[in-house]
Formats: sequence, structure tokens, C-alpha cells
Amino acid sequence: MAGSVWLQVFNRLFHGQVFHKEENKELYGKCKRQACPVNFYRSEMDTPSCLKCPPHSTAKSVGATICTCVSGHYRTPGEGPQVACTRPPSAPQNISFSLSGTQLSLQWKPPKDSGGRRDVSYNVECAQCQGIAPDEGLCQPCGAAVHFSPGTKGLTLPAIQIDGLEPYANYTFRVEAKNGVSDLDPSGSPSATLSLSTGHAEPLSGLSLSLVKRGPRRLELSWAGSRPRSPGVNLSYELHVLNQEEERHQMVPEPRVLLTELQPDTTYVVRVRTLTPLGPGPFSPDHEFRTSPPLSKGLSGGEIVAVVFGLMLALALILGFLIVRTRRRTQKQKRQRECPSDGGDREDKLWLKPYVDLQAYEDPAQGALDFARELDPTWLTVDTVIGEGEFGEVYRGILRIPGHDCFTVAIKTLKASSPDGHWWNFLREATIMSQFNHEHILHLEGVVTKRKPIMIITEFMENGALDAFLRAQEEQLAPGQLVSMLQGIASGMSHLSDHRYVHRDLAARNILVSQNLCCKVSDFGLTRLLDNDRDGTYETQGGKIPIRWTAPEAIAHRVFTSASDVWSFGVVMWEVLSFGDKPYGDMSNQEVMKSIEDGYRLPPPVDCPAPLYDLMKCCWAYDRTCRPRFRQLQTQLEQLLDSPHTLRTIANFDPRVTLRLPSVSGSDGIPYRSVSEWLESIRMKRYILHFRSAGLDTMECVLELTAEDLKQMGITQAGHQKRILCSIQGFKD
Ligand code: 30K
Repeated sequence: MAGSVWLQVFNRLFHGQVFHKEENKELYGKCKRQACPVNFYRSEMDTPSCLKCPPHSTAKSVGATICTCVSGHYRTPGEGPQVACTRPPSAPQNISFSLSGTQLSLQWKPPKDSGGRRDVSYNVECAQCQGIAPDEGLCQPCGAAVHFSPGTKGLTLPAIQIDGLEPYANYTFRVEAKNGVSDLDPSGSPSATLSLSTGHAEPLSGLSLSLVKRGPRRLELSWAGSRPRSPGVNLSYELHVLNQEEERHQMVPEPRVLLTELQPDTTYVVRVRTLTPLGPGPFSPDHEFRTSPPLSKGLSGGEIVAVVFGLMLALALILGFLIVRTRRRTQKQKRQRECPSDGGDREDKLWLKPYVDLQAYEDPAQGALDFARELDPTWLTVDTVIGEGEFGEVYRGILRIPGHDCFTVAIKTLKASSPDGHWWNFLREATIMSQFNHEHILHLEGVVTKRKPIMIITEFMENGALDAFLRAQEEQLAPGQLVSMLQGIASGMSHLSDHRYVHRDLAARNILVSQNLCCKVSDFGLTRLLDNDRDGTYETQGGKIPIRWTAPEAIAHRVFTSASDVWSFGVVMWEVLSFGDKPYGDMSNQEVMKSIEDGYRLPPPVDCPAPLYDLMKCCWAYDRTCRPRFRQLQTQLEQLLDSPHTLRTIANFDPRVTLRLPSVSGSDGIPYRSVSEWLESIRMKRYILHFRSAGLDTMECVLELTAEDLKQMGITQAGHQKRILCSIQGFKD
């Protein structure tokens, strides 16, 4: 019997239950005032029952009145013996920051292990250091000028705002996690640190850009920052060089640069900014430098020739101006008939006024607001996601401005998790867009910058992006409609180039289409971040360049001009006429660049009207000065619209200068590796299953096909039969 009683006792011990008087009457009758066993305690002698030690505590000997905490665990003085022992929390996790000027926000995630308590709080320490890493130099506590909100001690939320930091300084922040037992632990509180430099927060105001040497085609410049470079900070410089015709961006590791391939006797505006690990700083003020005149042999008549040439040039300019003005007037009237909007008047006032870049501003949000209107977020109703933008999702929504009609808008958002540098680029697009008012440029309604998420509100374009639209609408679009769309894009681009804005990423994916097929240029001022560049459109080439759309001089020397935009426009024409095909198909970017250098160009799209292919080829002139201007392209497209019969001649494939896509260069006869590749090239891939079902799986098999065979296979549309048979005939010729 006694044996079975002890068995019961052990069973209960083992299952963590307490001895209880009522339940164990028999036992207590025998064991009254008996000492509690190991790992049980009775805090007061008159407590009737033994209690199991609370978590993280033990009683090593029998008869304990309290269980002692295991190593690393504690009870605060106010916590009784029934309370579990707890430990200090682990370190805070994932400290992140966003820096705007010299205002800093730090956020972090709560510790993985709260130590078993709910009273976790945080202390923040700030130190100014000599190097960017705390051990790289001496650190001192931050001065009184640095202000912390809500404070530095006992923060209950995992975030802090810090103001008054010095520019061009290195800071280390230590965030310590604490709870009620942290002070009892001799090893101190675990913490996480973040080191950063505010170097980029300051404009290079004291910067003196100076000319070292100049020549007719080169300028050597150097500059010095207002402060000495901190040894730990990895600085480089970004240079913008522009004149009337071209704009260059260049990264340099040292505060000096040699600019080559410049025009003689030409003034260049140069600005520079620092690039730190945290992103770019604002640009320095503009400095002007002039290249020297071209070297001449000092012929006595040289000056006379120059004067005569100058006079002739002036005369040509005046004449040109008059012609352009007359043309613009007629074109404007025409455009207003076709694509009505209220933008006409402003265009004249702004003529040739260059757009202002957000980069000129010390505070980009201020720059954005100088142009774009700030909208109250309560005026917006966000509806559904319609696609993805560079910085976050794009939504359809409704804008209700009090006192106005409500209308549908597109809302571009900046992901809440975006790092500091991103919102700057995000708003840059809005500033640029807000300075243009044109029927073929995406219209900005306003911005929301005062509350997160930051948003850009633009017009809603019912047919979405042009590339997707073309792919979906292939059968429904007539050549005239395609030309009209291209004419709209050329007109938008003329306006941009008039204002000396170089787009750099003109492509069908960046054109939006309205309900009545009005095309508008979008995606301005984007610095490509492109973590989501899944198809390699923007390949890393020192910067992110959409190789297939970019002119060779822009790829090789970063010379981006309106003429390089014209090259891209040629590729957009090709995309439009081939209903959204990928330019250069499956060729790699390397192959594309090599073929262009070798003089090859994209082939005419299937059924492409000859005058349109001729225009494309002009856009792809290797020498950028030989390419047409956007105004000329616009006029020529208008002329084609006025005489639609000219669109009936179909372009020929010229094997000397055109790439065969997909390429098997050098092969005679059938230049395709498979039936599928061939059908794709003639835009008939939709019939691949018809061919497979008929057992036609090699190119040799298709050579003998007739119209009757095609009909039998279920390919009944006359136009499609013709396209297939003409292509087969082409192999035989
Ligand atoms: O209505 C729309 N208004 C917009 C304004 C839309 C998109 C942007 N920016 C994007 C332009 C394309 N670019 C590609 C790299 C990314 C930024 C500005 C816009 C869209 C749209 C949204 C995201 C991507 C592409 C287009 C839109 N998509 C639609 C789809 C649509 N509108 C209407 C119907 C639709 O049906 C499928």
C-alpha cells in the first residue's frame, strides 16, 4: 500500500502537479508538516501545500521556502517567490534609418527574446566618431545640440527621431534593450549599434570648381569640398556637364576630371555632387567653362571667313525660327483638334525654358512643392493595384478636391520600407513632370509628401502601358492608328527636347495609352534601382542602361542627348510596328551592342510600311548629328497620316544592314532553327500547335506547304495564309 502511495507521489511530481490538502487527505494525514521535496517550496510554514518551483528557478534541497533563480535569471525585489525568474532581453534587431538632411529617424525590431517579461524598453546612446566604424577612431558622446525625440532613456517604442546632427560627421548609435531585471545582471544590457555618416547631407556650398587646363575639345577641372574628407568615408563624385545640345553624367573617384570629346569654343555648365555610401548629396552651384576655339593655321582670311559664316548662321537661325514658329502654330491647331487639352498656351511661354531639376534643391521636398501641389490625403480614395512602379505599387483611385468634380487618378506610392535615397528620386519624377504641360506628357495632379506613404498622383490612363497594350490589341490596330500614336509620342518628345530635358529611357513600357489611344510619355527622372529588373532590360554598365533602347554613344561614353532619345524613339517605332515584340529578340545585350557597332540594325517588322522603316533607320544613324530631330519626326509622321496611301508599300528586308531575328548569321536558305522560331519571327506563333498537330516539326517540312494545306490545318484567315506562304517563298528565292 505504502509503495503505491509513493508511486502516486512520484507520478504527481513528475507531471508537475502540486500536493494539495483536499486531494491528498490520506497523504497529509500521514505527512503533516513534512518538508517539501526537491524543486518544491512552501513560502510560509502555515501554507498548506508545497508548490512547484516557478519557471527558471530551482530548490536543490528538500524543505525549501523559496526557489532560487537559475543562473542568468532574476526576480526584482518586488516580485514574490511565486513569480517566475526572468532574464534580460536579447539585443534589438535590424536597426534601420532614414536620413533627411541632418534629421535622422532610427527604427529597430524588438529583441528576439524578451527575457520572459513584458516591460522591455530601450536606451539610445549617440556618439560622434572620427571614422565611420566606431572602432576606427575616437568617439565622444553627442553634444547638447543633438536633440532626441521622445528621449534617450526608457523608450517603449522601437523608434527615435534625432535632430541637429552635424553634416559631414560620423555617428554611432547604440540601442540597448532593457527590462525590469537588466540592472540585476552584471553582464550589462545587450545592444545593437549603427554607424553612419551624414556627409551627404550637406551641399558642397564652399566648393570651388576650377579650371586646370582647357583645349578645343577638352576641359580639365578640379574642385575641393568645404571640409576635409574624413578618412573613413568612401566618397566619390558625380558630375553633370551640359550645353545646349548634350548632357553627360560621369562618376569620378577623385575631386578632378578630364572631360574629352567636347565641342570647341563652347560653354559647358558643370555641377558636381558627392556620392557617399548613403547616397548622393545636393549639387553644387552651376559653374560655366568654355572650351578654346578650334586650332587654325592663322590664315589671314580666317577671321573674315568666320564673320561671314557667323552672319550666314544668324540669317539661317532667324529664317529657321520663323519657319518653326509658323509650323508650330499650324501643328498646334492640328493637335488641339486631335488630342484636345488646355496645355497650348503655357507651352509658348515656356518655349526653350530649361526644366529645373530637383537636384538644384537642398531640400528635395521643398523643390517638389515649388512645382507640384500638395494634396490632402483625405481627398484620395485608393481603389485597386493596376501595376508596379519603380518604387512601389501603382493604384487606381479617385481624387475629390473640395469644390471640384471627382475623377479617376493613378496613385504611385513609395514603399514604406524604401531607404532614404529612394524618396528623393521618387519625388524627382514629380518635379520634372509638373513643369511640363503637354497633351502627350503624363499630367501630374499633385503629390502627398507630408504623410506616409509618399504618393504621386497622376492621370489615369485607361489602356495602361503601350507595350502591353500593343501585345493585347495586335489584331485590332490599323497602320494609321499606329502612326497616330507614334506622332503623339514624337510630339511629346519634341516638347521635352525643347525644354532640354533628356529622357534616357524612352521605350514602349514607359508610354501610357489613354482611352482614345492618345499616347503620353511617362517615367521621368528615374535613377534606376531595379532590384526587379527580371528580364535584364537594365543591365549594370556602371549605371543601369536599357541597352536595347540606348544609342551607342550613350552606352559607350554616357553621352545622353535628345539625339540619343531619338535613337530610342526609333526602337519605340519598331516596338509599335511589331506589336510589342522584344527588340533584338533573344540576342544577349553583348550581341546587340556588337551588332550595332558592326553596322547592323533591327529588321523591318512584319508588314511594316516602308516610309516608317526608313524613319527608324534614320533614328539609328551611328553619328548622332545625322539623326533627325523630334520636330522633324513629328512632321514626317503627320505627313504620312495626311497621305495614308504612302503606308501601303511594305519595307524590304536588306540583308546587308539588317539583323535576321532570331539570328543564325551565316546560314544560307532557311535562317531559322525551328518552326517555332520561324513562326515567331513572322508573328504567327499562335499557329504553333496547328503545325505540331500536322506533324510539321522541321523547317524542311514546311517548304512545300500550299494554301490548301494551311486551310486543312485550320489556318483559314487569308492575311495569315499570305504571310506564311510569302515567308516560305522567301526561303526558296
Ligand atoms: O493609368 C495609369 N496611370 C499611370 C501613371 C500609370 C502608370 C504610371 N507609371 C508607370 C509607368 C510605366 N512604368 C514602367 C517601367 C512604371 C511606372 C503612371 C498607369 C497604369 C500603369 C501602372 C503601372 C505600370 C504600367 C501602367 C495603368 N495600368 C493599367 C492597366 C491601366 N493603367 C489601366 C488599365 C489596365 O488594364 C490592364
